[in-house]
Amino acid sequence: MVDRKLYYTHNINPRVAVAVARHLASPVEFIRYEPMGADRDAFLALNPNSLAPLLVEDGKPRWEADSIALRLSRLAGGDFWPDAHAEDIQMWVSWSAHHFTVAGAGLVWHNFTALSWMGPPDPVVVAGIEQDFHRFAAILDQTLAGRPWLVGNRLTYADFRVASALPFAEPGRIPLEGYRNIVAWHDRLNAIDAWRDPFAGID
Ligand SMILES: N[C@@H](CCC(=O)N[C@@H](CS)C(=O)NCC(=O)O)C(=O)O
Repeated sequence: MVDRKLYYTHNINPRVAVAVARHLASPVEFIRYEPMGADRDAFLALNPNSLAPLLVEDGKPRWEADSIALRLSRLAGGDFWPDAHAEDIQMWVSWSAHHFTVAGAGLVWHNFTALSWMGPPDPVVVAGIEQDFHRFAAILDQTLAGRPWLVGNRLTYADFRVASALPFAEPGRIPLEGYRNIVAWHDRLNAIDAWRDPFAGID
């Protein structure tokens, strides 16, 4: 039997990895850790980035939430990242990583995560990120006007990945008002236990 551990924190990217593992009922042990704090030195050899998530299978480390999601999807049979739609899913994964979630996560960082030690954010910086967010949110909202899920008329990893920052929309002051298709889509995601509360029953 493979020894498989998923190390996580409660922040945006590890939250996605844990949600995938919970949704797929992946055979992993969940371990909360502090990759930038108490556990940093012990984990440097496994993840030199000092970031979460981290999947370790029989000692073999894998970082990056997307790679972990693909690995767990394949272990579960591939339906969550189906080969038939691999390119389309990758398109949204990249779009999330380079555009939509950069803006969303940027707002979460400035308005919420870094608040306690950096103080109130520079309004000019926040306005610039909001402008980016609106540019990409309009594209997502228009896409979702015609379909319930991003790829193949069914839930896939593309939906989890593009929605990465949205569970933090309230504290991060992500301006979702007016994007009714995005809000309805995220409501559909929140009907899935693993997405709404990935840390239920674990640390
Ligand atoms: N590109 C990486 C980003 C990983 C990352 O930035 N992780 C952040 C959380 S979102 C982290 O570990 N921060 C320190 C912490 O959560 O303690 C991925 O997608 O996995």
